[in-house]
Amino acid sequence: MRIILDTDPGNGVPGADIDDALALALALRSPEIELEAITVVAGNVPVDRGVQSALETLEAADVTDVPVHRGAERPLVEDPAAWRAELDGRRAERTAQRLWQNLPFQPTRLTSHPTPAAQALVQRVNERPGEITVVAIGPLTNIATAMALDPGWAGKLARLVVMGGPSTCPMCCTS
Ligand SMILES: [Ca+2]
Repeated sequence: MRIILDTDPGNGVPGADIDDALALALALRSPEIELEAITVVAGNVPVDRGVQSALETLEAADVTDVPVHRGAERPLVEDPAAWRAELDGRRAERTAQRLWQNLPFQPTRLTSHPTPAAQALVQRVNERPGEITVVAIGPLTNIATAMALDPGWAGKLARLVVMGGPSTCPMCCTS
């Protein structure tokens, strides 16, 4: 199964959720999954930190051939300031700081792909119409942008699988 994982990983960040990194690690180690690409969106952490988290997970898994594409840094419409402050504020919580103090940290040597996430989503699906499943486990801004770039894009997917739901902050937290 060919998959693109659209994600907002926060592994490596004190107080951030790690579920996306677990999903990525599972995909990397599942023989039935061919991970075509990772597209990153702002959510649990700012998008640049999410890109680093994805790259760090790939490096830890000794995988160097899966491209990571930087995506949307904010929602299309909503002002993210309030939930950005809430999520980023978790880093300063005493428990998170205590748990993370003195942990060794090595920055990744891997780098992201220059093609932006939404363009990558459109290009890869158009190269293999009907073959790629997109698994979206972050805010859906990259998906919405891909649909805006190519109105027929969704119809060329094998499937679109979304992990989402209601939340106190509608763009993140539960996805
Ligand atoms: Ca997520």
